[in-house]
Amino acid sequence: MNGEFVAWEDAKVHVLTHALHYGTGVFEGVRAYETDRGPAIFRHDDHLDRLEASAKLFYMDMPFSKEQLRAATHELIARNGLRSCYIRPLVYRGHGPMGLDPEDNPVEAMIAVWEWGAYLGEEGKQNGIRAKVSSWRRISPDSLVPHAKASGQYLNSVLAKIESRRGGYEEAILLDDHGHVCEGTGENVFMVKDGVLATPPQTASILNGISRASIMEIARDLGHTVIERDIARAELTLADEVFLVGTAAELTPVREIDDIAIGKPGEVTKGIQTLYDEALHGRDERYAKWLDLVPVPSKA
Ligand code: PPE
Repeated sequence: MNGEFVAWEDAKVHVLTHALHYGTGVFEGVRAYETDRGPAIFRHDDHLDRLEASAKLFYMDMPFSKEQLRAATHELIARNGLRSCYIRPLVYRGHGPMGLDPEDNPVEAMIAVWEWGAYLGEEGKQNGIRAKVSSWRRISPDSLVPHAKASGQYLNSVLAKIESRRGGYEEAILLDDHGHVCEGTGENVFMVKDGVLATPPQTASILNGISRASIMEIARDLGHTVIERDIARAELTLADEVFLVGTAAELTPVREIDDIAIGKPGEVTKGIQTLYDEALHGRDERYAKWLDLVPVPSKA
């Protein structure tokens, strides 16, 4: 927290923290995986770039450089003795003047790491989940900033998530303000139709996902055609295969949307899921460029 290593039970903030009242924070979700060469953070640099971009879009000056955040994350993982983990950096407006003008509030930073298993369940990752198109639309660029990973904006995801779970589904898929398919509450979405992959473009109010970019590259390496284009709601339901991708969820197939079966995870999905897993765990040299190896003290 703010440059110090703090024990879990002492990692506290004041109740008048600006971000607690108004959601004025930006964050990242990153994962480190166990590889032959020790823990490796997947696309760390890209996540830190997006953190800086999110801060910029909300007029926050980053209190630490990317290199400082990177070094602190390495040390945090090493000190906790973790071989794989989820990493959550948060840059937020701290305690200061109350009210909506935050520019005199300090910008603070924290990074936490913990072990976090399959986000949508191990069962879901293997056999697919049931999703429902949400009654909530994804935040529009008219009112908020879909490109930013900002804390307050997640109230939109929280509403959609609660609605879908209470309705008996594992995940919600939100449409954008034009009624086109946008994304899950914390994942980007892909569909496969007649062998071609499609995913909504950046203009469809998506978060510019890092898993999404990786999956597009991997799918193309496997010889698939990947198109970024607007997708109609019914196209998704009628697709041959649908899957969600995100740091927390990794690649999770969707087997049913709005109570209409898509079916068991298909061949295209499974092929991409397998190669993605190889890439995450440093088992394919082509994707070694994505790994930020964490130096861990040797046993000697
Ligand atoms: N859309 C949203 C809205 C989103 O939150 C995420 C990540 C993505 C797409 C995929 O982005 P990327 O992780 O770069 O591939 N969601 C993070 C937060 C999940 C949470 O519950 O918190 C994550 O996956 O870490």
